Amino acid sequence: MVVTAPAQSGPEDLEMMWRIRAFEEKASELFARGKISGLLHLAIGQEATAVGVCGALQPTDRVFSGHRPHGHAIAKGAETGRLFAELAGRRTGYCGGKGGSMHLAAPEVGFVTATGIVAGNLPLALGAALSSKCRGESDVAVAFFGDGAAQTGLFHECLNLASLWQLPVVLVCENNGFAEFSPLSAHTVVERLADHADTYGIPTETIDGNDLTVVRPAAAAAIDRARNGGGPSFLECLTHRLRGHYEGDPTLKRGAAARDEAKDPIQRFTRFLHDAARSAELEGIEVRVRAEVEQAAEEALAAPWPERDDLLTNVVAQP
Ligand SMILES: Cc1ncc(C[n+]2csc(CCOP(=O)(O)OP(=O)(O)O)c2C)c(N)n1
Ligand SMILES: [Mg+2]
Repeated sequence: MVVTAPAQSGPEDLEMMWRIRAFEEKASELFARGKISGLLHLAIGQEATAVGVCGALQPTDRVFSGHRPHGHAIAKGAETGRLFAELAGRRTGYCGGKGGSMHLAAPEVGFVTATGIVAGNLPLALGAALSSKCRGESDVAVAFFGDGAAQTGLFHECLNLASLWQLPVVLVCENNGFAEFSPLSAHTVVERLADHADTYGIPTETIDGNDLTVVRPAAAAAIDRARNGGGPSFLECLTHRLRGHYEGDPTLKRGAAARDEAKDPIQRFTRFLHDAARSAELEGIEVRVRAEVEQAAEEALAAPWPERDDLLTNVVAQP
């Protein structure tokens, strides 16, 4: 049976964007209160790419993220409570508290892993796509990565092999114009990152990544192509993060002056739904989701820490 990805978006997608926003704002607060340790990178302002792409996937499709992974995991179906527990190092977290933010994994919902190695998720996604192809399965793999990742050697090797082997993979570049604190112009002369994919004969589109109504159909077309034997696609989503590179980022190079609230994907999609006369369906969404996320955080912080006996579990592969 051929599965077609949904190309439309509606109030349930607004709800998912609010869930991600509320989760990350709460995570920011918990980080400031010392409840979360390690580096925390938030994708506030970039929710439309996560929801646009993951909302067009099937449960068995596999997602691979990077150092800014929360939205991708939530949009793929991860529970906020187990995510908070993971960030806070609790036993009930998706990885028993050992993965934290950057090495988060929730394979039971098809969120295979995040990684702190920039571009390190690309070969992993290709591996999943190769496995799917060799087994004759119809699952699609997706890698989310940034404009900085597109300047690595791994990125080019992966574009080459994805095209050569016609793998069922969708490469989603979240181009927010910055790698850490360096603007795109400081790390490449290539203005359109999608041009790289052209070189390797991969179908590509550069789109407004902050407009869910644009991301969803573009993602659905790429996912359908991969699922139906059409090989890889490259989606360059132009986006804008509304926070610094990481929480507590003291440089302020990406501070208030550089923020453009008009690009906020939640505000934009809310306006779209109002214009489509769907206002009645939006009532209470934000309040309900924020309450749900508060409760999830509270329960996560009340969860037990790992035991001494947990120290060596899931650290090395068991025979
Ligand atoms: C292989 C590797 N090199 C360098 C770093 C340090 N580093 C962490 S995030 C980052 C910038 C990534 O930029 P981009 O891919 O655009 O992602 P964004 O932070 O904008 O989401 C760098 C260089 C790293 N984690 N891994
Ligand atoms: Mg970037």
